[in-house]
Amino acid sequence: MEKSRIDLPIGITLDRFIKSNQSQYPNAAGELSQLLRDIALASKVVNREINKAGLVDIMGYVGLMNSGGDHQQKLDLLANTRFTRALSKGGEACGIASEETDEFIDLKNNGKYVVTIDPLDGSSNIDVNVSIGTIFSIYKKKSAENEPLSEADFLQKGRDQIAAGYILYGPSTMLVFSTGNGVNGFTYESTLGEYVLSHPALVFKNESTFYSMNEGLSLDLIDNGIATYIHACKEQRMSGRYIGSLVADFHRNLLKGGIFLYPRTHKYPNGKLRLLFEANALAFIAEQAGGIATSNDSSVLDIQPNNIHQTIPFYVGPKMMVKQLLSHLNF
Ligand code: AFP
Repeated sequence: MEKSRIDLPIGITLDRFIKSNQSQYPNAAGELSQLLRDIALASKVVNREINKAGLVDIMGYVGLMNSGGDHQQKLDLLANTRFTRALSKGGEACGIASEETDEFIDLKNNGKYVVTIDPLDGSSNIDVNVSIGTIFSIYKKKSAENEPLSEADFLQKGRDQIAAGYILYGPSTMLVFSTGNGVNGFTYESTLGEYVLSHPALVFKNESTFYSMNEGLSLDLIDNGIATYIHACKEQRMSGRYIGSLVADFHRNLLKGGIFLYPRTHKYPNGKLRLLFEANALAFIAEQAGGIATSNDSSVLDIQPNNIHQTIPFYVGPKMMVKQLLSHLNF
């Protein structure tokens, strides 16, 4: 090996980062750190399976639909199992609500936290080898220690998240998360089996460079302001970028400066994206990175959820861009 490579430092691993930031969670006695490690471990397994998805017979539909009406794919189920297993073995989470299951799971332990998760988002991109992701939120269990877990423990406002993050399975795999003290991004070094801090203190680039919306929806929009806003983007000669995997679109906009929109349509009059499994986590990260996320008339993080699979219209990006969008929507 060349000498220069031998000398190169590995950098700050996720474990070391979590340990050195432990003092930021004075009431957590290490459980939150362990929970984040459990999620990271499961993501490595999912990453391994995704990487060989084209090689073995784990791709394609299993013929089932989830409660949102999407086809479930084999990797969706695999990811759901992996995250559920890691969280139940860890013992820090007492319950999980997953986009892939109709009801929440009570893990029947004394864990302090509940987790909401979309184990594999953007799954229609799996069999065309395009980036996909995992999105998670962590909340404190609301009910008393001796009380059984109930749906109310999951129906918490996004503002009450203790931590949130996503994993992007792309050209490289990244874990991006926040515990309410800024946003940090870690890249997976597969030969070491470690996430290494690669994007410390991420902040939204405040430039109006990109907009991300499925423009195929333009004939189905309920709110006229969306069309006038997109027109204004075009007048500013902004570029459109839409991958169709929320994590990938969000991550791109975070790094390059851009807004993501999924408005309400005649097909999805309440929006398509799930408040608990997709929007809240990304809204939390966006705010921690200096951006904002809104639904039509309120900040995403202030919405009181009324059911686990609730969907909302979702707009997220740099403050200036989201404010400009809102000036086109008359709420
Ligand atoms: P899938 O997981 O079913 O592929 O849905 C992905 C998603 O929830 C989100 O990741 C995308 O931003 C959005 O749906 C794409 O929706 P459209 O295909 O309607 O643009």
